[in-house]
Amino acid sequence: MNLRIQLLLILFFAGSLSVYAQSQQRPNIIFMMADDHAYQAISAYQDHLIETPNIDRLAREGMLFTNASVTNSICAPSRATILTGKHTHIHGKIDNRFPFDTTNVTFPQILQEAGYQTAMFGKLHFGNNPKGVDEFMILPGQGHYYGPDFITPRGDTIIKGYTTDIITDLTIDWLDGQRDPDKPFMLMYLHKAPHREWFPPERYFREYTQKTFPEPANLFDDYEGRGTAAKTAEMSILKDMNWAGDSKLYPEVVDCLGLTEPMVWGKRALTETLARMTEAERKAWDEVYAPISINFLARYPEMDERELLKWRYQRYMQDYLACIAAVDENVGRLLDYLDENGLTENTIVVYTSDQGFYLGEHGWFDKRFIYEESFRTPLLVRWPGVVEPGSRSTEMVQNLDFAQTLLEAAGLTPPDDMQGESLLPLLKGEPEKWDRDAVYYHYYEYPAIHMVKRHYGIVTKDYKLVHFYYDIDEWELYDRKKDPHEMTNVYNDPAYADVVKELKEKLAELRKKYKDSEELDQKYIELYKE
Ligand code: SGN
Ligand code: CA
Repeated sequence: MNLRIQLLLILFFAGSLSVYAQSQQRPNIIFMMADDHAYQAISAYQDHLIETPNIDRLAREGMLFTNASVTNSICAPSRATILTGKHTHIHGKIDNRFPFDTTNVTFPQILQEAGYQTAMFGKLHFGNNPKGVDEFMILPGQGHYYGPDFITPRGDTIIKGYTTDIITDLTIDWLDGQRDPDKPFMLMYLHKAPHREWFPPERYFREYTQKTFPEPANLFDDYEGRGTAAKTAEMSILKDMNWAGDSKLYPEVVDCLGLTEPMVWGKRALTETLARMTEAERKAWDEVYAPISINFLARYPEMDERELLKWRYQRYMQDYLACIAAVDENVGRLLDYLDENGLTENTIVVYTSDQGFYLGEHGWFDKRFIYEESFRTPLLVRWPGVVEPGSRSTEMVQNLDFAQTLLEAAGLTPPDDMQGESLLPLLKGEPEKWDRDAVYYHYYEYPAIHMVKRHYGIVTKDYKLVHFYYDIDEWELYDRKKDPHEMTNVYNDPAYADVVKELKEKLAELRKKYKDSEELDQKYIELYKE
């Protein structure tokens, strides 16, 4: 063999060896996220509403975070925070309306540049296409539950079937057919479910419409002891849900009873989804939901407000939880695929939601508030060989931390201007290396649907201090240990004067640290008026 050929051979083997070594060392990443999935509806957190055996598997084989939260409890801003590792006021996606500023650098872009194969399937909700992914098939806007449209790099397409199943099919097909075994991959698996208006697939609506669920203790909350914001929000299950769109009454029944939809699109939300169903899907739907409507028609005249709220809560839970049953089943399919294809050991799996959700607490649905159930978000991480199976962390982590965590897990140094903290010390079982004792929150989308006023605040393990501003100027303080359901604002209680003083100072420090300010609050008020 002449010298040149020898040299070429050496270079060739060295090259393929290093690619092999890299793909062995660098973990694959599957980032699973559902839309509006409340931690109360994951049995690893609480099992009084639903069993989610597949998501729970991640808790058994990985780490469950009991104190994970978002920086702004609404879809698109939360997703922008996850992708950029920055607070809302820095990445600029303050609400669901403005398109995402694509000059922001996202963690998938960095992973792609570093040699990861990247893909995204499901709901993004940005008003533009994702950067930094080799392949994507995303739902336009909020997307549809049945027969959904997809945006792809090759143009738009409609796929028959049920969204949660389809998003999983696309994901598994990509792993099966397009994955490059010489590269590590980062896959974003993003469910639309269980977002409003909660349309489950037949196999689960048949089962869940037969169930009765326990009510939260504060379902009949009258908001006494709290400020204006809780009293004026429009997210009451009793008053602000649509009869057709949300409670799934047939429009004829809504009209016959003289009920009005709080939202003009209430009836359309139902009829448009039904119109996307195949004949068989529609037949199954009618078999189950027509009797519910007929039953309600007969009962309604006798029902007082209390009974109506109870009925609407059950209807809500039946559909919402049935959507989650399908998400859990599909998570199981994907985990099985990893097992069967030898991918489990070298893949980090994250399960989370874009925020929490009210499941009747305070009489509410929806999110937006810094109050507990929407502020907290589920977070489970499995990483064989690194994360101790069955471990738990009670530290105050946020969706702000995901980008840095995943970049560091891939062996990369995150950019300096990302604002979170890598969760690696926690994942590795070294909580002594973690020193955060407070997190910052800021919500903007007001005035808008659900009328949750603009607010920012600081949350520690013990307290939550909130400032509502714009058309009011009110402060609230909650004692998280003594009052976990946040029923009493103790801001004006003299016993808490020192706590208020100390937290206000800390809040000012956090605003400074994260580069938020009154000027920015004002800028985003002006921008929003345009
Ligand atoms: C829709 C929903 C709202 C929800 C927003 C934002 N109404 O407008 O209830 O708060 O989306 O949700 S609906 O009747 O159209 O379903 S988010 O998850 O995208 O932030
Ligand atoms: Ca959401």
